[in-house]
Amino acid sequence: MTRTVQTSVCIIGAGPSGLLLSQLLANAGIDTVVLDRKDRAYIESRVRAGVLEQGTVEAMEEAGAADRLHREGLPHEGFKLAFDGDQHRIDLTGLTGKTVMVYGQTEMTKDLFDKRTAEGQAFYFNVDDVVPTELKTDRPSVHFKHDGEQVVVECDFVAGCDGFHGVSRRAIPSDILRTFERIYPFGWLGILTERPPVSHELIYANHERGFALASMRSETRSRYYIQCDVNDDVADWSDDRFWQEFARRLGPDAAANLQTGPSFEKSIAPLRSFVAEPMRYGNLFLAGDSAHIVPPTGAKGLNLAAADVRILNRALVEYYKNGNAQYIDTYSETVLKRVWKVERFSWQLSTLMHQFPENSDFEKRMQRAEFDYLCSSEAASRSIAENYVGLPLD
Ligand code: RFL
Ligand code: PHB
Repeated sequence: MTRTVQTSVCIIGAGPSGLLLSQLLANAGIDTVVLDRKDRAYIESRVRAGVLEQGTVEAMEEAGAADRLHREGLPHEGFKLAFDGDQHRIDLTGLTGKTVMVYGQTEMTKDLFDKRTAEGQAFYFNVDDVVPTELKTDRPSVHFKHDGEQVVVECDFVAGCDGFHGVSRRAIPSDILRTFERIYPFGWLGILTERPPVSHELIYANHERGFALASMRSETRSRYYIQCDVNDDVADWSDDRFWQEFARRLGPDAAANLQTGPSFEKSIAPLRSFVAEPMRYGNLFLAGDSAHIVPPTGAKGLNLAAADVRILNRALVEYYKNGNAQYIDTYSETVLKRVWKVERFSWQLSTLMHQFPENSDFEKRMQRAEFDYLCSSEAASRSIAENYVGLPLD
C-alpha cells in the first residue's frame, strides 16, 4: 500500500530549521509537510544551543512564536574572554548597540512545535528510508516508510533541514557536491546543573589545561563546558572530576562564585567546521546543519540555520506570491557568502580559545598576543562583537 500526499514544500527534518521554515511559510499561506526520523519528545530533549542572535529572535517574532522567549529569555549585553587568569569583557551593546538572548534550543523547538501543532500542521514522525527523488523536475517527491506504510509526498520544492547526518545533502550527485571540512583534535564535555550561573555573563576561558565555558539556561540553571579528549568516555568524568577541572580552568576569581551540584545532562560533542556547496540542487534546498557545521565556540550553529531559513523563506514566498524566481536562483550563492563569514568567525574564536595538542610555543605566544591585542584595541573587540551579535542577512 502506498499513500500519496500533495503539498507545496516537503520539509525533511523537524529540528529548529525545519520547524521555523514550516511556520514562516504557513504564515504566508504556503502548505508544508514535515517529516522526521525521530519523534517530538526526542527532538525537544536534545540539549544544544543556548545563545540567540537578535536576527534569530526576530525570526521567532515573525513566526509568531516569541512570547515565551521574551518572557523567559535572558538578554545579554556582553560576555567575557579569559586567558590564563586575565579577563577582557566584550561589550556587545556598547560596541554594536545590540544584545543576544540566552534561551535554550530545547525551548525554541518546543515553542515552534506548540504553534505548528495548534495550527494543525501535518507531521510524520519516526519515518524510515527517506528518499528525495525527481529533484531536477518541477514535481519532486519524497518517499519514506511511516507506521508500516509507504508514503510519497509530491511537492514543488524539497527543503533539506535534516541536519549533518541526514539524507538531503547525500541526494546531490557527488560530481556536483563539494565539501570542505576541518576536524578539531578535541571535543566539548557539557553538563547542565540546577544551580545559579557562576557569572551573569558568559565566560569563555583559555587555560593551559584547556578551554572552559560558563553559560546558562536561566537564573537557576547553568550550562558548563570543558575541552576534553574527543575519545574520552563520559563515564570517566564523574561530577567531582568535572567540577575540579572546570574550577581550575575558570581561575580562582570566577571560581570563588561557583556553586556546584549534581549534573543532569552530561555529553561529549566533537568539534568540526564543515561546508557543503552548492546548497541548491534542482528543487532541493539545503538549510542549517545539513549543509554546514561550525564549532560551537561562537554560538553560531542554530543562528546560522535560522538565517538560512529566513533567506529560503523569502525566496519561496517571493516565488509563490509574485511568480518571481530570482531569489530561488540566487539562494545558494547568497547563503554561502554569509555561511563562510560565520565559519571564519567560529574557526577564529575556536583557534584563539583552545589548547591545540600540536601547537608549538610560537603558536601559544600568537594566541596570547591576539588576546592582548583584543584587550587594547576597540576595533578588534568590535570585530568580535559584530560577529557575535550576528552579521546582516545579506
Ligand atoms: P538539527 O537540529 O540536527 O535537526 C535535524 C533534524 O533532522 C532529523 N533527521 C531526519 N529526518 C528525516 N529523515 C532523515 N533521514 C533524517 N536525518 C535526520 C533529525 O532527527 C533532526 O530532528 O539541525 P537544524 O534544524 O539545522 O539545527 C541546527 C542546530 O541544531 C545546531 O546548529 C545547533 O545546535 C549548534 N549549536 C549551537 N548553535 C548556536 O547557534 N548557539 C549555540 O550556543 C550552540 N551551542 C550547538 C551548541 C551544538 C552543540 N552540539 C551538541 C552539536 C552546543 C553544542 C554542544
Ligand atoms: C550554551 O549555552 O550551550 C552555549 C553558549 C555559548 C556557546 C556555545 C554553547 O558558544
